Amino acid sequence: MKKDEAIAIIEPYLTKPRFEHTLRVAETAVKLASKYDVSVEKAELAAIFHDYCKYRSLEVMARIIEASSLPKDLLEYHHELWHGPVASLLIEQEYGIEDQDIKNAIYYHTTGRANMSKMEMVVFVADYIEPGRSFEGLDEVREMAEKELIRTTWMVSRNTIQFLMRKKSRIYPDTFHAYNDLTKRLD
Ligand code: DGI
Ligand code: FE
Ligand code: FE
Ligand code: FE
Repeated sequence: MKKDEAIAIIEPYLTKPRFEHTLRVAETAVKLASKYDVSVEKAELAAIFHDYCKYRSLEVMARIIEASSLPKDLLEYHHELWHGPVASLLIEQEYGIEDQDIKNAIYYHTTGRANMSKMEMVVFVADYIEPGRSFEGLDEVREMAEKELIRTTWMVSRNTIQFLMRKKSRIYPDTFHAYNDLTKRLD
């Protein structure tokens, strides 16, 4: 699928700020993909679709999780964790996107997981550092993104867990698995 076709598909499903976030994630993912030597076209398509299901109704997403092969334990955690897995399923069903690199980057963009591919890291990091974001400690992450992909992904994972723990949020196992595995992969 071409970039412009993908953008036209997602736009009606998103608010204007979320659509603009998505375009910035795509631009950021393109830069990271070329720097870290993964397919620029795939990273861009994954980024364009990453928040495709962000505003689907919770009832519909819950039904999709129940009726599909997606892990049922997602339903015991915050619904914010549902939109990536549901999007990775729907883009295949609706648009025939079967590419596993693209589907995994979308699936895991919120939590990460153990053994993340470079493509998964590119989208995960791009979502966090796109120019419209302003998290505490973001400058440090943006600087690292110029140098080391694994260390950058580790920083995003660490910051996200710190943020969630401060809020007393429940943390999905993949979120911890990402952090532990990335810690092991730091040199
Ligand atoms: O969709 P976006 O806002 O662009 O970003 P996202 O999908 O990466 O993350 C959405 C939110 O999910 C973000 O505030 C961090 C949060 N999150 C990540 N891992 C977990 C989590 N929330 C909970 N409750 N548990 C997690 O494990
Ligand atoms: Fe998201
Ligand atoms: Fe994210
Ligand atoms: Fe996003």
